Amino acid sequence: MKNFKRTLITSALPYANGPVHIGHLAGVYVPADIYARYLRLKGEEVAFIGGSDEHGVPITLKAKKEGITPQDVVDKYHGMIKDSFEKFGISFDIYSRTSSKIHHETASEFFKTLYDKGDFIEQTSEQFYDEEANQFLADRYITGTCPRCNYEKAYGDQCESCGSTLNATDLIDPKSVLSGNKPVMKVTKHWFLPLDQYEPWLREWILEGHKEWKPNVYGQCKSWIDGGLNPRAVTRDLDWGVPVPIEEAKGKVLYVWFDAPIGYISATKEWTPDWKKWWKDPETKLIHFIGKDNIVFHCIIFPAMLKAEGSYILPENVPANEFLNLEGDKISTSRNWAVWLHEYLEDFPGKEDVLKYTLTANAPETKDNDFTWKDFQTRNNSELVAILGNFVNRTLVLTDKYYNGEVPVSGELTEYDRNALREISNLKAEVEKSLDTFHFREALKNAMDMARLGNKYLADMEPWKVVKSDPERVKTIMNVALQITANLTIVFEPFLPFSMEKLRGFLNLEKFSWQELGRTDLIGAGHKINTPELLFEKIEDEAIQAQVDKLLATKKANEMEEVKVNPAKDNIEYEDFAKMDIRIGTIIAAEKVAKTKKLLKLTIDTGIDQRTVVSGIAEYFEPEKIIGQQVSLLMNLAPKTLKGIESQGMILMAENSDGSLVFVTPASKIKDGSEVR
Ligand code: B3M
Ligand code: ZN
Repeated sequence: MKNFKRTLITSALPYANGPVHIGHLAGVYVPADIYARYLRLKGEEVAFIGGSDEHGVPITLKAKKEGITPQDVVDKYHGMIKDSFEKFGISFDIYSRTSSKIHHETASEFFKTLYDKGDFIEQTSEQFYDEEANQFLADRYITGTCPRCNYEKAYGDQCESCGSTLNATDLIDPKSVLSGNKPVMKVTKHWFLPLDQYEPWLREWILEGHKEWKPNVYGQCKSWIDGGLNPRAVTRDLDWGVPVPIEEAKGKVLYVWFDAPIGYISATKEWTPDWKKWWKDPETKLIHFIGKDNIVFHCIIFPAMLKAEGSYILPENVPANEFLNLEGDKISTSRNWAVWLHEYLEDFPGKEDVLKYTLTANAPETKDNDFTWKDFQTRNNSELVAILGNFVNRTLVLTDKYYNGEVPVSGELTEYDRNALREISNLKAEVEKSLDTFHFREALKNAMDMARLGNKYLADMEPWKVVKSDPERVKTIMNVALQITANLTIVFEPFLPFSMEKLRGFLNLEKFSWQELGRTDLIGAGHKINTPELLFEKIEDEAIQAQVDKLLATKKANEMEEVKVNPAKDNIEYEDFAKMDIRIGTIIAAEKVAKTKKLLKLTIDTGIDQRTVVSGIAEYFEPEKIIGQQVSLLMNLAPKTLKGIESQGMILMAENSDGSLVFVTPASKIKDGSEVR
């Protein structure tokens, strides 16, 4: 094990094109924050760096859609994200942004250094270009028909209908999002980081040197490396981003994934003039907290960039998490399927720690996990309230009641007392081991075991009974319970900072350092505690139902939007259409066809005759309610016998996405027999 002097913690920079949600929190920010708070409590030197990722095509597209500038978009969301992180208590030392001047300079210099050393390879290729808008088109700026499923609005990189990954050149009938025109192919030049050249080094550094990385992270790296690495373009033809700092590349910007991780460096620079010790001293331990979709960028591409530059340290660990789902479905910003942090903070004021607790207890550390509101409620009511809150409350209330809030002098400890107190030290060792290896769920469980221990201690000792027979003994029991409580303020500090501040207030104690965890004399006899209040409160069913209803409403709205539109059919000649004799008629009789679910036998006055039509509409219409209804009727459809009844024609119906039907009727009443053409 290497010895490090300080720890540099980075957390992925969220794209400033939307607010943050519980998926981001569970995957990245909550574990990073726990880790930062834990190290600080140990008195270690820590920098916890965050910021918004403000470049990239999705931001420019969003701006275009809303008719505002990309800068407007990022200003709005950066502000919102920063504010909700602050309120939620993510303890960044700095939360910066990549549209800042310092970042542009830093990223620009970084590129220039590599460029001057000849680390890039230059390649020209043909790319789509919009001649009216005078610009090259990023994949997302091109739509067209998917070659796999014929969906007409596939993007240049992906078809959202069938999920295929595409190349823009695969699209049938490609169109520019900017002008709607067909783009042309035009030659352009880009700069590539030759990742293939770093393959032997990456193999050695990760596959040999970092076998301790989480299996999901190590496994992904291995499969990338084994699959063979290719040169990666680090420039783009786009007008939003960090301009490429060479004359020849006028109008081009750095690829967002080239500049974004450099954002960690720029933010550190912005935070302290002493930034070099954080990034260039091998005694600094660099840890990247990220979600699993960012692994390749943080374990392969960014390290290759750092290695190429040559003067920076490399990440020591990248404890990436899997994904958090919401009520069984993938979290999706575009479908609004998420619990947004800013909304949570409004809906559950003062309950920041409850969400932190739930997201940690259920963190997607080794596999994707599901967040449900029911689980959130149970975690609060059956764990925070019933275990931690209950123990603390009983201890405080009894101290208040028996001793007027003054910590009693302990008598001689029994074997049972000593065992209980020893258990605190054991649990401390467990929590440390878990935290040091990024097993935050386990660490939280270990901490909760300390509260469980307290509960069991009180339940076994029954001070409320013993107080009558042996009041001296109760002083010892309560002293022990108070020592356990004081220890809880330490062990839970990284996980539940707001609540522990509250608890320290109840106990009238200052913050202890992590090293003091395990001490059995944290509160001295005679120390006066404050009048107890509740540490956590129950969350009622109504509050949970309100959240569930909100999600149900979203689901419904999404279903309405997802009306499945079939692709257009091939063109026909007018003559083909003209062959159809479509007329308006009126239903004058209707009855169910026996032994069928779907069929109605209709009699229709067509203005020429009265004829029988068998129609599959019985699931949606009751026969007696449609008498008098005007309909459109395809008169000259060859007659067909259905269930022994000859059907002479077909009435036209429009079909909803859910399969329900509506009549196609004239907008106002018209004579039966009128032709539709
Ligand atoms: N903004 C992607 C993401 O939010 C990206 C992370 C950048 S970290 C340098 O998933
Ligand atoms: Zn498709």
